[in-house]
Amino acid sequence: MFCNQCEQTTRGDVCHQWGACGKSPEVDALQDLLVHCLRGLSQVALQAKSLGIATRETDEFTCEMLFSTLTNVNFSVDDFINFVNRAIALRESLKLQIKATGNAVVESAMANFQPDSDTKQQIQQGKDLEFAFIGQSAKNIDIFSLKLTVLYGLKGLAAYAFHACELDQHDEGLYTFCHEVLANLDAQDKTLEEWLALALKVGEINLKAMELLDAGNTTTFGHPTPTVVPLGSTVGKAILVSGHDLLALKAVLEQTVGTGIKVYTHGELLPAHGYPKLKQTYPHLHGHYGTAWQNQTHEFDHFPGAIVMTTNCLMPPHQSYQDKVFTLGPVGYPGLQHTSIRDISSIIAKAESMPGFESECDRGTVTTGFARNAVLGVADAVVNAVKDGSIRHFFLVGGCDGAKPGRNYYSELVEKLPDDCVVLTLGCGKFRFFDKDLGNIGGIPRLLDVGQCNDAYSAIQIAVALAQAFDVTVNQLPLSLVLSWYEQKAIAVLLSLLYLGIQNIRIGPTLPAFLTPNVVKILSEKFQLKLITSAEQDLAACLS
Ligand code: FSO
Ligand code: SF4
Repeated sequence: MFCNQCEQTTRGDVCHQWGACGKSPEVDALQDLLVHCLRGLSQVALQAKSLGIATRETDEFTCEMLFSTLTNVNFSVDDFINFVNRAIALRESLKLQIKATGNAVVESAMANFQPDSDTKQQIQQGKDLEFAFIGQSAKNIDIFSLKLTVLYGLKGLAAYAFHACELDQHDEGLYTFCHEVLANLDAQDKTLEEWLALALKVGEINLKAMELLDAGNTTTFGHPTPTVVPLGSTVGKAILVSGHDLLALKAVLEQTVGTGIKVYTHGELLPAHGYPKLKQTYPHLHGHYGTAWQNQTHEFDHFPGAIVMTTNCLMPPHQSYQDKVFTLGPVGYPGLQHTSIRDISSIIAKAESMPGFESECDRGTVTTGFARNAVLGVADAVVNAVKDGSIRHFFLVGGCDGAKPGRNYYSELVEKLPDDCVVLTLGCGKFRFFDKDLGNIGGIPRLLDVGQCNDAYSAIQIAVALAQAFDVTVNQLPLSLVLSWYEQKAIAVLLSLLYLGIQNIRIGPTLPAFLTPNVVKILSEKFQLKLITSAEQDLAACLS
């Protein structure tokens, strides 16, 4: 196998025998086979679009399928075989519609590709395709590096676009872009500069995806407001909802009304408590349990109720708790029960059969809900605090958490900040410091949880509004971006920030393994993108 799409890739290089995430070589091969089939599907979808044939089902499917290949989403051979078959069925259906218009269907090896009917042979086909794809690296390793950047960024973009389309937010240009990238990923005539431009274009379109998701979330659930969230538990049966999907959380809340079951969020669903139409409509949304994804094997084991995994990041479950974990949407793991948000009765039945929390437990509280509306609602106070010197500098410390030791850097950085600095945070990286009481500056909290990783969109809007208020560019603001990355959504967000021309971003805990030294050099020259060093050194540099 060959997979280097995430930060925990083996030895910081590539997973080639077994995924450090738990992905098997078979699943890896089938994911590559699926991407190959999606590329053929995209070629046909583009032709269908040009003929005015409706392709919405294919558009949504393509996003969901790319999402299923993200790190820690789906580990099931059976699911990927099913996904491959669906891709081919959709492709053939579009071909029939094209033929019905009297046109000849686009001819290419990819558009005509037939997966074998035997699972073992399909896996071999995936391996062969992967081998051929990696073979391109021999021609020009830097172009190959940027090609992987484009593909991985596209996967992140597709994940956000999938969440947005669940909330009925669509953008035709976004779907066409996804198909164009997939259809032309093998283009041989692009220069290094053109591949770099395409990577930045992925960032541009990812901004659109995050904007759509923001629109979907805020129109469906209201604009987040600062909300105090208990970290402890209350007596009673319980369901834990993990991942990023607010709509799935709503389905769980809706279907547990009147059951007496309390619903807890986990991981990236903490910001859900800030959305008024969730918190106010469903008082049994009790609080938040646990921390970031990489602690789930311990945290899930101790949770006395059913657990629902709505998106990444799912870790291979331990036997001691796997019977209480359910998956939804593109998430899958062999042996775990998969269900749909339309009917979660099996999850409710599981929660009811379990003891639930038998005593109250007070673990304090955290505050979330400082998305763009809430922060910009006090923009005058923030601007005045900067003008009178009571706020010296803003730090955006955001991104993913992970298991590697170098990630203590982020909590150290936040702990060492002088009292006149404010931290904006987002993504699951916040769990390193989310429960720290940093106090406030003239009533403005020093730690502001903007939301999930996709709420990078909200953070960008805050930065743009502040820059306008001070009549400067975002790069001239007293603002430093210190990001942690783990998987492909973080790559998409990074590309969005680079597309916006944001300079001096610090990223860690390591640089992506798929970036060659030459590509890193180009990015550092063009954007002053840098690897984190030590908390002291970076803090001094940011404040100098
Ligand atoms: Fe974290 Fe996982 Fe949100 Fe990622 S839960 S690591 S960047 O999926 O998406 O921040
Ligand atoms: Fe390795 Fe990450 Fe790929 Fe999993 S997703 S196989 S850990 S590089």
